[in-house]
Amino acid sequence: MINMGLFSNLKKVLNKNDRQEVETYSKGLEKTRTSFTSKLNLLTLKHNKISEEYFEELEEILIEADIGVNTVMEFIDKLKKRVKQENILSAEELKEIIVDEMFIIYVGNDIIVNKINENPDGPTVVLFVGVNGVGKTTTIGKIAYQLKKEGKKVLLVAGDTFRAGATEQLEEWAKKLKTDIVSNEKKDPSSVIYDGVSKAIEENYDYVLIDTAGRLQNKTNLMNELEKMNKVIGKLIENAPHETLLVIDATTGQNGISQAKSFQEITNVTGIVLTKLDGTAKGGIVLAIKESVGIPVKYIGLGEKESDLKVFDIEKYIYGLFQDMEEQDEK
Ligand SMILES: Nc1nc2c(ncn2[C@@H]2O[C@H](COP(=O)(O)OP(=O)(O)OP(=O)(O)O)[C@@H](O)[C@H]2O)c(=O)[nH]1
Ligand SMILES: [Mg+2]
Repeated sequence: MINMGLFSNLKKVLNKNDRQEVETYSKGLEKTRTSFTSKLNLLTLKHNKISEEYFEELEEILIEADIGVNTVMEFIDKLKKRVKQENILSAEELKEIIVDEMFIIYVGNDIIVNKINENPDGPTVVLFVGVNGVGKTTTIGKIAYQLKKEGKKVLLVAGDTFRAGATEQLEEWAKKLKTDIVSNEKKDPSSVIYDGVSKAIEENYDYVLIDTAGRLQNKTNLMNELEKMNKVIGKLIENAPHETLLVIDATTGQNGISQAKSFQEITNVTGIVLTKLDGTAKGGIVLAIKESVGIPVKYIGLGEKESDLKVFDIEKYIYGLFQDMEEQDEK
């Protein structure tokens, strides 16, 4: 019935462990899935044959999922071309091609690296940046939890000494996870970071996870502050930080994309953590980010607990998103 596309292939290659992971993705993406995938299914039921009207409605569904207007336009153009070239007539058949093409948007010609860039010669330093409330501190807690489970020696550094209570919040995570922490609310962020990275070198930590302030009066201040931090870190460990992760709240939609663009201008962002995907029907933002900012999404947040963070895997993401489609097919 359906031509052999990515979706059918995924179904075959995912092993049992993967399937369990997909379950987590699927649960976390429930809001996006129920709105986006079910709309797509309805559209397919409504239009047996592909028409201009079909494409117009599809365009609307994709925009509502926050894939981004430009990306959607290009996407629709590509679909139309394929429909013509491959002589596709039914909407059912096109559904699988839509999944294929979404994958292609994300992956393109790139080699996707979703692993943390590790330092082979000492502590790996990861700096977390992003506007206030997006989930930086929580993400640090979650990543520390994962690394500890892998048996790594992890040090947290409370580099947000601006907001009252920020240090305390990270200290709570440290206590909960039984992880060491360097903090001093009375010092400026760069001095705390200096102390933290120095300790990590002396005491052979594997990872240093640095929290930073989300709220600074303006962009220039933020830029200067980040520059200072980077300088301090780079002096202690050559080529560090090894990773600067920008945390974005998926529920803010296109606003998150603007944040990514601004941060990209002021510092060397190497990866994105997309949080709160569980709280939005706009999970298409994953595709929009890759397309319009060009920075890979390395982690996604699917809830508030320490275990609710996943290394981002586009295949599992797409499979999780379209799982209902499989169930429908099997009926
Ligand atoms: N549902 C959900 N909530 C999340 C996720 N990640 C973080 N949160 C929640 O978002 C809120 C803000 O998280 P924080 O980690 O304090 O955010 P922050 O970026 O450190 O904020 P500032 O320190 O004020 O800049 C908290 O209530 C978190 O529990 C996620 O993936 N899903
Ligand atoms: Mg914080």
